[in-house]
Amino acid sequence: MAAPKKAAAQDTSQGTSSGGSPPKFTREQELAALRDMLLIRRFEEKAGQLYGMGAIGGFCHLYIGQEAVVVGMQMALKDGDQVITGYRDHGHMLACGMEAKGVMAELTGRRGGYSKGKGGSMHMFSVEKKFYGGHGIVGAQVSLGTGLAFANWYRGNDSVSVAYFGDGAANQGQVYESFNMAELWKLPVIYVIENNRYAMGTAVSRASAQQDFSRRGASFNIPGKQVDGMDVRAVKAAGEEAAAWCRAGKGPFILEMQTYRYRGHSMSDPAKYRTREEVEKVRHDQDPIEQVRNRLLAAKVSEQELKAIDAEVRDIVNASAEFAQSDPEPDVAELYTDVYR
Ligand SMILES: Cc1ncc(C[n+]2csc(CCOP(=O)(O)OP(=O)(O)O)c2C)c(N)n1
Ligand SMILES: [Mg+2]
Repeated sequence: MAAPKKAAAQDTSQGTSSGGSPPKFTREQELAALRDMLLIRRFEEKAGQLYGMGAIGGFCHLYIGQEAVVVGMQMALKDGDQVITGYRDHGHMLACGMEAKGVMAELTGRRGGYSKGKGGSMHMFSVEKKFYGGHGIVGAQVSLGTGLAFANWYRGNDSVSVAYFGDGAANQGQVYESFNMAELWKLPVIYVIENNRYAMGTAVSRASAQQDFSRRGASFNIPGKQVDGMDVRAVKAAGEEAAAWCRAGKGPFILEMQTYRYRGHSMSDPAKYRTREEVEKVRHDQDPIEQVRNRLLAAKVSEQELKAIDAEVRDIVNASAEFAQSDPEPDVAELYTDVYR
Protein backbone atom coordinates (compact mmCIF):
# COMPACT_ATOMS: atom_id res chain seq x y z
CA MET A 1 0.00 0.00 0.00
CA ALA A 2 1.43 3.31 -1.03
CA ALA A 3 1.87 6.03 1.54
CA PRO A 4 0.08 9.32 0.94
CA LYS A 5 1.43 11.23 -1.99
CA LYS A 6 2.90 14.62 -1.37
CA ALA A 7 0.21 16.34 -3.32
CA ALA A 8 0.48 19.82 -4.63
CA ALA A 9 -3.05 21.15 -4.44
CA GLN A 10 -4.67 19.70 -7.50
CA ASP A 11 -7.69 21.40 -8.93
CA THR A 12 -10.51 19.29 -10.27
CA SER A 13 -13.14 21.97 -10.27
CA GLN A 14 -14.57 24.15 -12.95
CA GLY A 15 -12.49 27.25 -12.75
CA THR A 16 -11.18 27.67 -9.21
CA SER A 17 -7.58 28.70 -8.82
CA SER A 18 -4.80 26.17 -9.29
CA GLY A 19 -2.36 24.83 -6.72
CA GLY A 20 1.40 25.24 -6.37
CA SER A 21 3.29 25.68 -3.13
CA PRO A 22 1.12 27.05 -0.33
CA PRO A 23 1.38 30.65 0.84
CA LYS A 24 3.88 31.16 3.66
CA PHE A 25 2.68 31.63 7.21
CA THR A 26 3.76 34.53 9.37
CA ARG A 27 5.82 33.65 12.42
CA GLU A 28 2.71 34.08 14.59
CA GLN A 29 0.67 31.77 12.38
CA GLU A 30 3.40 29.11 12.47
CA LEU A 31 3.57 29.33 16.27
CA ALA A 32 -0.21 29.16 16.62
CA ALA A 33 -0.42 26.17 14.27
CA LEU A 34 2.37 24.41 16.14
CA ARG A 35 0.70 24.95 19.49
CA ASP A 36 -2.73 23.82 18.33
CA MET A 37 -1.44 20.70 16.58
CA LEU A 38 0.78 19.83 19.53
CA LEU A 39 -2.16 20.15 21.91
CA ILE A 40 -4.10 17.60 19.87
CA ARG A 41 -1.12 15.23 19.62
CA ARG A 42 -0.29 15.31 23.33
CA PHE A 43 -3.95 15.06 24.29
CA GLU A 44 -4.38 11.98 22.10
CA GLU A 45 -1.20 10.39 23.44
CA LYS A 46 -2.50 10.89 26.96
CA ALA A 47 -5.91 9.49 26.03
CA GLY A 48 -4.12 6.43 24.63
CA GLN A 49 -2.25 6.02 27.93
CA LEU A 50 -5.39 6.38 30.02
CA TYR A 51 -7.11 3.84 27.80
CA GLY A 52 -4.25 1.42 28.37
CA MET A 53 -4.64 1.92 32.13
CA GLY A 54 -8.33 1.09 31.92
CA ALA A 55 -9.44 4.61 32.84
CA ILE A 56 -11.24 5.01 29.50
CA GLY A 57 -13.66 2.39 28.29
CA GLY A 58 -15.56 1.74 25.08
CA PHE A 59 -14.57 3.02 21.69
CA CYS A 60 -11.77 5.53 21.33
CA HIS A 61 -10.39 6.66 17.97
CA LEU A 62 -7.23 8.75 17.99
CA TYR A 63 -6.43 11.53 15.51
CA ILE A 64 -2.63 11.36 15.72
CA GLY A 65 -1.08 12.17 12.32
CA GLN A 66 -4.06 14.09 10.99
CA GLU A 67 -3.67 17.24 13.12
CA ALA A 68 -2.89 19.64 10.26
CA VAL A 69 -6.30 19.04 8.70
CA VAL A 70 -8.49 20.38 11.45
CA VAL A 71 -6.03 23.04 12.64
CA GLY A 72 -5.54 24.43 9.11
CA MET A 73 -9.28 24.41 8.43
CA GLN A 74 -10.01 26.16 11.70
CA MET A 75 -7.53 28.89 10.74
CA ALA A 76 -9.57 29.44 7.58
CA LEU A 77 -12.93 29.79 9.33
CA LYS A 78 -14.55 32.66 11.15
CA ASP A 79 -16.77 32.99 14.21
CA GLY A 80 -20.15 31.40 13.67
CA ASP A 81 -18.93 28.70 11.27
CA GLN A 82 -19.88 25.22 12.39
CA VAL A 83 -18.04 21.92 12.53
CA ILE A 84 -19.38 18.39 12.52
CA THR A 85 -17.48 15.12 12.23
CA GLY A 86 -17.51 11.38 12.93
CA TYR A 87 -16.13 9.41 15.83
CA ARG A 88 -12.45 10.45 15.39
CA ASP A 89 -13.41 13.70 16.99
CA HIS A 90 -11.19 14.79 19.90
CA GLY A 91 -8.94 16.87 17.65
CA HIS A 92 -11.89 18.67 16.12
CA MET A 93 -13.22 19.57 19.55
CA LEU A 94 -9.92 20.97 20.75
CA ALA A 95 -9.45 22.91 17.51
CA CYS A 96 -12.91 24.42 17.97
CA GLY A 97 -11.79 25.71 21.35
CA MET A 98 -13.48 23.17 23.59
CA GLU A 99 -11.60 22.62 26.83
CA ALA A 100 -9.22 19.69 27.16
CA LYS A 101 -10.51 19.09 30.70
CA GLY A 102 -14.10 18.64 29.61
CA VAL A 103 -13.16 16.38 26.71
CA MET A 104 -10.83 14.17 28.77
CA ALA A 105 -13.35 13.91 31.61
CA GLU A 106 -15.97 12.78 29.11
CA LEU A 107 -13.60 10.06 27.92
CA THR A 108 -13.25 8.80 31.48
CA GLY A 109 -17.01 9.10 32.11
CA ARG A 110 -16.93 11.84 34.76
CA ARG A 111 -19.42 14.52 35.76
CA GLY A 112 -17.30 17.35 34.41
CA GLY A 113 -17.28 15.87 30.93
CA TYR A 114 -19.02 17.67 28.08
CA SER A 115 -21.89 15.16 28.18
CA LYS A 116 -21.76 14.82 31.98
CA GLY A 117 -19.84 11.59 31.57
CA LYS A 118 -22.65 9.80 29.81
CA GLY A 119 -21.62 10.15 26.19
CA GLY A 120 -17.99 9.15 25.91
CA SER A 121 -15.56 9.63 23.06
CA MET A 122 -18.05 9.76 20.21
CA HIS A 123 -20.75 11.89 21.81
CA MET A 124 -19.77 15.42 22.70
CA PHE A 125 -21.24 18.71 21.55
CA SER A 126 -20.76 22.39 22.18
CA VAL A 127 -23.23 24.78 20.65
CA GLU A 128 -21.17 27.60 22.16
CA LYS A 129 -18.05 26.53 20.26
CA LYS A 130 -20.12 25.52 17.20
CA PHE A 131 -19.12 21.87 17.43
CA TYR A 132 -22.00 19.55 16.53
CA GLY A 133 -20.49 16.11 17.27
CA GLY A 134 -19.10 13.39 17.35
CA HIS A 135 -21.19 10.77 15.36
CA GLY A 136 -20.75 7.02 15.40
CA ILE A 137 -22.83 6.24 12.33
CA VAL A 138 -20.42 6.39 9.44
CA GLY A 139 -21.52 9.12 7.00
CA ALA A 140 -24.41 10.45 9.10
CA GLN A 141 -22.58 13.67 9.87
CA VAL A 142 -22.56 14.51 6.16
CA SER A 143 -26.35 14.78 6.07
CA LEU A 144 -26.44 16.56 9.41
CA GLY A 145 -23.74 19.00 8.29
CA THR A 146 -25.76 19.68 5.15
CA GLY A 147 -28.69 20.42 7.46
CA LEU A 148 -26.58 22.92 9.39
CA ALA A 149 -25.79 24.61 6.08
CA PHE A 150 -29.48 24.62 5.21
CA ALA A 151 -30.22 26.38 8.51
CA ASN A 152 -27.60 29.04 7.75
CA TRP A 153 -29.04 29.57 4.28
CA TYR A 154 -32.58 29.72 5.68
CA ARG A 155 -31.60 32.25 8.31
CA GLY A 156 -29.75 34.31 5.76
CA ASN A 157 -26.53 34.52 7.74
CA ASP A 158 -23.15 34.05 6.10
CA SER A 159 -21.94 31.13 8.22
CA VAL A 160 -20.48 28.05 6.63
CA SER A 161 -20.69 24.51 7.96
CA VAL A 162 -17.78 22.11 7.64
CA ALA A 163 -18.65 18.42 7.47
CA TYR A 164 -15.65 16.15 7.97
CA PHE A 165 -15.74 12.49 6.94
CA GLY A 166 -13.37 9.71 5.99
CA ASP A 167 -12.43 7.93 2.78
CA GLY A 168 -14.54 4.98 3.91
CA ALA A 169 -17.54 7.16 4.75
CA ALA A 170 -17.26 8.68 1.27
CA ASN A 171 -18.76 5.47 -0.10
CA GLN A 172 -21.99 5.79 1.89
CA GLY A 173 -25.23 6.48 0.05
CA GLN A 174 -26.46 9.36 2.16
CA VAL A 175 -23.33 11.31 1.24
CA TYR A 176 -24.56 11.55 -2.35
CA GLU A 177 -28.13 12.39 -1.39
CA SER A 178 -26.63 15.25 0.62
CA PHE A 179 -24.38 16.34 -2.27
CA ASN A 180 -27.40 16.53 -4.55
CA MET A 181 -29.43 18.68 -2.19
CA ALA A 182 -26.51 20.89 -1.27
CA GLU A 183 -25.72 21.75 -4.88
CA LEU A 184 -29.36 22.05 -5.89
CA TRP A 185 -30.00 24.57 -3.14
CA LYS A 186 -26.50 26.08 -3.20
CA LEU A 187 -25.97 25.39 0.49
CA PRO A 188 -22.86 26.81 2.19
CA VAL A 189 -21.16 23.58 3.22
CA ILE A 190 -17.55 22.48 2.91
CA TYR A 191 -17.21 18.72 2.67
CA VAL A 192 -13.80 17.78 4.02
CA ILE A 193 -12.89 14.22 3.13
CA GLU A 194 -10.08 13.12 5.42
CA ASN A 195 -8.43 10.54 3.21
CA ASN A 196 -6.11 8.77 5.63
CA ARG A 197 -5.72 5.88 3.17
CA TYR A 198 -7.70 3.38 5.23
CA ALA A 199 -11.17 2.80 6.56
CA MET A 200 -11.25 0.44 9.57
CA GLY A 201 -8.62 -1.74 7.96
CA THR A 202 -9.47 -1.55 4.30
CA ALA A 203 -7.11 0.35 2.03
CA VAL A 204 -8.71 2.89 -0.28
CA SER A 205 -7.50 0.96 -3.31
CA ARG A 206 -9.46 -2.11 -2.19
CA ALA A 207 -12.69 -0.29 -1.49
CA SER A 208 -13.06 2.69 -3.78
CA ALA A 209 -13.73 2.70 -7.52
CA GLN A 210 -12.93 6.43 -7.70
CA GLN A 211 -9.90 7.08 -5.55
CA ASP A 212 -9.67 10.76 -6.40
CA PHE A 213 -12.08 11.93 -3.74
CA SER A 214 -12.02 15.51 -4.95
CA ARG A 215 -14.02 14.26 -7.94
CA ARG A 216 -16.74 12.65 -5.86
CA GLY A 217 -19.06 15.62 -6.46
CA ALA A 218 -18.45 15.77 -10.20
CA SER A 219 -21.86 14.49 -11.25
CA PHE A 220 -23.49 17.15 -9.09
CA ASN A 221 -21.20 19.91 -10.39
CA ILE A 222 -19.63 20.37 -6.96
CA PRO A 223 -16.05 21.60 -7.31
CA GLY A 224 -13.33 19.76 -5.47
CA LYS A 225 -9.68 19.94 -4.71
CA GLN A 226 -6.96 17.55 -3.54
CA VAL A 227 -4.90 19.05 -0.76
CA ASP A 228 -1.69 18.03 1.02
CA GLY A 229 -3.34 17.43 4.36
CA MET A 230 0.02 17.06 6.11
CA ASP A 231 0.88 20.71 5.40
CA VAL A 232 -1.14 23.04 7.58
CA ARG A 233 -0.47 25.96 5.22
CA ALA A 234 -1.95 24.10 2.24
CA VAL A 235 -4.98 23.17 4.32
CA LYS A 236 -5.60 26.75 5.41
CA ALA A 237 -5.27 28.09 1.87
CA ALA A 238 -7.68 25.49 0.50
CA GLY A 239 -10.09 26.09 3.38
CA GLU A 240 -10.12 29.81 2.63
CA GLU A 241 -10.85 29.19 -1.01
CA ALA A 242 -13.69 26.81 -0.20
CA ALA A 243 -15.16 29.14 2.44
CA ALA A 244 -15.08 32.08 0.02
CA TRP A 245 -16.89 29.94 -2.56
CA CYS A 246 -19.59 29.04 -0.04
CA ARG A 247 -19.98 32.59 1.29
CA ALA A 248 -20.36 33.92 -2.23
CA GLY A 249 -23.53 31.82 -2.53
CA LYS A 250 -22.00 29.39 -5.02
CA GLY A 251 -22.94 26.27 -3.03
CA PRO A 252 -20.87 23.43 -1.59
CA PHE A 253 -17.17 22.67 -2.08
CA ILE A 254 -15.27 19.41 -1.58
CA LEU A 255 -11.75 19.26 -0.15
CA GLU A 256 -9.93 15.94 -0.21
CA MET A 257 -7.30 16.13 2.50
CA GLN A 258 -4.53 13.62 1.84
CA THR A 259 -3.48 12.63 5.30
CA TYR A 260 -2.51 9.61 7.39
CA ARG A 261 -3.31 8.17 10.77
CA TYR A 262 -0.38 6.79 12.73
CA ARG A 263 -2.35 4.77 15.26
CA GLY A 264 -4.82 1.93 14.75
CA HIS A 265 -8.37 2.60 13.66
CA SER A 266 -9.50 2.31 17.27
CA MET A 267 -7.74 1.07 20.38
CA SER A 268 -8.28 -2.58 19.43
CA ASP A 269 -6.66 -2.68 16.01
CA PRO A 270 -3.86 -5.15 15.28
CA ALA A 271 -3.07 -3.10 12.11
CA LYS A 272 -2.20 -6.13 10.01
CA TYR A 273 -3.25 -4.30 6.86
CA ARG A 274 -0.12 -2.15 6.65
CA THR A 275 3.55 -2.38 7.48
CA ARG A 276 5.31 -0.66 10.33
CA GLU A 277 7.73 0.73 7.74
CA GLU A 278 4.91 2.47 5.93
CA VAL A 279 3.84 4.27 9.10
CA GLU A 280 7.42 5.16 10.01
CA LYS A 281 8.09 6.58 6.57
CA VAL A 282 5.15 8.99 6.74
CA ARG A 283 6.10 9.98 10.27
CA HIS A 284 9.66 10.64 9.20
CA ASP A 285 8.99 12.37 5.88
CA GLN A 286 5.72 14.20 6.35
CA ASP A 287 4.83 14.69 9.99
CA PRO A 288 2.68 17.83 10.14
CA ILE A 289 4.10 19.04 13.44
CA GLU A 290 7.74 18.43 12.54
CA GLN A 291 7.22 20.37 9.30
CA VAL A 292 6.22 23.47 11.24
CA ARG A 293 8.89 23.00 13.90
CA ASN A 294 11.59 22.68 11.24
CA ARG A 295 10.41 25.80 9.46
CA LEU A 296 10.44 27.73 12.73
CA LEU A 297 13.93 26.54 13.58
CA ALA A 298 15.10 27.49 10.09
CA ALA A 299 13.60 30.93 10.71
CA LYS A 300 15.75 31.19 13.85
CA VAL A 301 13.01 30.84 16.41
CA SER A 302 14.81 29.72 19.54
CA GLU A 303 14.64 26.21 20.96
CA GLN A 304 13.64 27.90 24.19
CA GLU A 305 10.52 29.43 22.66
CA LEU A 306 9.52 26.07 21.22
CA LYS A 307 10.12 24.39 24.57
CA ALA A 308 7.83 26.93 26.22
CA ILE A 309 5.04 25.85 23.86
CA ASP A 310 5.75 22.19 24.65
CA ALA A 311 5.55 22.96 28.37
CA GLU A 312 2.31 24.94 28.09
CA VAL A 313 0.66 22.13 26.14
CA ARG A 314 1.91 19.46 28.53
CA ASP A 315 0.52 21.39 31.50
CA ILE A 316 -2.92 21.64 29.89
CA VAL A 317 -2.96 17.95 29.02
CA ASN A 318 -1.68 16.81 32.42
CA ALA A 319 -4.24 18.97 34.21
CA SER A 320 -6.97 17.50 32.01
CA ALA A 321 -5.84 13.96 32.85
CA GLU A 322 -5.74 14.72 36.58
CA PHE A 323 -9.22 16.21 36.47
CA ALA A 324 -10.49 13.30 34.40
CA GLN A 325 -9.34 10.86 37.06
CA SER A 326 -10.36 12.79 40.17
CA ASP A 327 -13.72 14.24 39.14
CA PRO A 328 -16.56 12.04 40.43
CA GLU A 329 -18.59 9.75 38.22
CA PRO A 330 -22.20 10.79 37.54
CA ASP A 331 -24.67 9.94 40.26
CA VAL A 332 -26.70 6.80 39.65
CA ALA A 333 -29.82 8.99 39.74
CA GLU A 334 -28.51 10.59 36.52
CA LEU A 335 -28.84 7.33 34.63
CA TYR A 336 -32.11 8.29 32.98
CA THR A 337 -31.67 12.03 32.58
CA ASP A 338 -30.67 13.61 29.24
CA VAL A 339 -31.09 10.30 27.39
CA TYR A 340 -33.78 8.94 25.10
CA ARG A 341 -35.64 5.98 26.56
C1 LIG B 1 -23.20 2.93 9.08
C2 LIG B 1 -21.96 2.33 9.69
N1 LIG B 1 -21.37 1.29 9.07
C3 LIG B 1 -20.25 0.74 9.60
C4 LIG B 1 -19.73 1.22 10.77
C5 LIG B 1 -18.46 0.59 11.37
N2 LIG B 1 -17.33 1.48 11.06
C6 LIG B 1 -16.90 2.34 11.99
S1 LIG B 1 -15.63 3.26 11.43
C7 LIG B 1 -15.63 2.51 9.94
C8 LIG B 1 -14.62 2.90 8.90
C9 LIG B 1 -14.70 4.31 8.41
O1 LIG B 1 -13.50 4.70 7.79
P1 LIG B 1 -13.21 6.15 7.29
O2 LIG B 1 -14.46 6.80 6.83
O3 LIG B 1 -12.11 6.09 6.31
O4 LIG B 1 -12.76 6.96 8.60
P2 LIG B 1 -11.44 6.81 9.50
O5 LIG B 1 -11.77 5.81 10.56
O6 LIG B 1 -10.34 6.39 8.62
O7 LIG B 1 -11.23 8.14 10.13
C10 LIG B 1 -16.61 1.54 9.90
C11 LIG B 1 -16.88 0.68 8.73
C12 LIG B 1 -20.40 2.28 11.40
N3 LIG B 1 -19.96 2.81 12.54
N4 LIG B 1 -21.50 2.84 10.81
MG1 LIG C 1 -10.10 6.55 6.55
